[in-house]
Amino acid sequence: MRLSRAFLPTLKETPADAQIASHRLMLRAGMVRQTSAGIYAWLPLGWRVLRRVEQIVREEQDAAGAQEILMPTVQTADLWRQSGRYDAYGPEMLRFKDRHDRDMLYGPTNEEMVTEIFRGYARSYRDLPRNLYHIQWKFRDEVRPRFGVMRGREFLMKDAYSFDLDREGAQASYRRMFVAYLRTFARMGLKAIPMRAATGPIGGNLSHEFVVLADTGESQVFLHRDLLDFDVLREAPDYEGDLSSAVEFWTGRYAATDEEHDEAAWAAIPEERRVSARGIEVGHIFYFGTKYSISMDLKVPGPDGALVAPEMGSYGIGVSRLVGALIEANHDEAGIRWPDAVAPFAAAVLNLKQGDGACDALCDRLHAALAPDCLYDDRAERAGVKFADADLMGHPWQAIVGPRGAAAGRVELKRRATGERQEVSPEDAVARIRESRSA
Ligand code: 5CA
Repeated sequence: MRLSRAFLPTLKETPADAQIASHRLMLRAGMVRQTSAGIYAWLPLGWRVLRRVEQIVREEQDAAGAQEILMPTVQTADLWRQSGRYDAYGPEMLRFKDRHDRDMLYGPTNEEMVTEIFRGYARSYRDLPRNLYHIQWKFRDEVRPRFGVMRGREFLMKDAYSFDLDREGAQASYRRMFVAYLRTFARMGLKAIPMRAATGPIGGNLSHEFVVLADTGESQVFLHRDLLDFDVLREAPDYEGDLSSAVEFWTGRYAATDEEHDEAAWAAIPEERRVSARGIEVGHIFYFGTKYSISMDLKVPGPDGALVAPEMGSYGIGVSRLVGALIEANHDEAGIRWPDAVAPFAAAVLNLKQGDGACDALCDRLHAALAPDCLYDDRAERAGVKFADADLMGHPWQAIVGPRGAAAGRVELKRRATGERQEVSPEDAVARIRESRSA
């Protein structure tokens, strides 16, 4: 993409009302635009990142055996009256009426709807286990929407729902999602630690939050330092492996959110291994047994013919929140430093002398070889402006082409994360950039 024709509006000034780095940088890099409190439009740069994050989430859900569907955002109140949550959910639920005066709502989550859908088709225990998920916008009328997409009112969530014949099956499903989450966040280059958590309005009695440590996080968390030293991607099993021992490693060491914090267990950890920190909740998984299958009247004949209510769990990932969390974890004074896996473009090509024959030709070549995964800064701007914008937008690589290099057929390749620079041939530049994107 040529920057001279792109809709990538960067801002020089720091927006006054943005309190945390990720919010400031998302506005300055032109990733999102607030359209009203807690509601954002995603502009091309932000949208590219959101889609990449979503795709990693999707691939790991699919690999874990969950199946993608798409449920609507608008739901009827009647569904929620069946589970008893219509009144219980309170003012966070956005409620309205259709033209026939029927009570409707914009879905804050989908336990009721997915249970009703599954009920329509499940004929016997042979239809179990199943796990259905979707990636869909949610609305929660948060009292205090803040920190940009971190706590929005409208936000993108991946929510999966498992149905099993019995408790043992449900726990196996829970472990699969647990491991899927470890893998998902690790692939994005994020260290997200699973922690015992409170279940809140979703219900049930077993739940883990996945938390990325960050000083600006909204949750207070407590954990054993071992969990920070662990390399998830290297150690996490694939889905055919021994999931129990992977889950045991994490659940066998202390990690809890504020609400579930246990002072006695905490005191038993050697002081130098205790970490008390702030964190961002990027995922939350729940096992709640038959809470919704019973209230929503989902029952199937079991192996002995007697009706059983399936055991259920639900598994959420804050897809749009992750974009903010990724920036909190990857930025410096100059701007964003995208991990390769989620960067909006694998690289930016910076033409330091637009109009110079050799510069233009070499940049065109690089751009063509890397398209569409490349942003070509072909504007008639000073080099300093191009450097600053590339650093701000955070492309993992900058391929810098000036007249001297271009005459010699050389490109300066800068790695955004480390600041390292190297002079390489155009072929090597393309190979390096492609290689780190696919790693
Ligand atoms: N039905 C369950 C699991 S599918 C559920 O709704 N869980 S949740 O309430 O914990 O939300 C799942 C994830 O969505 C959270 O872990 C968080 O990452 C994200 N999330 C929740 N509220 C917001 C919000 N206001 N803005 C951005 N992301 C949010």
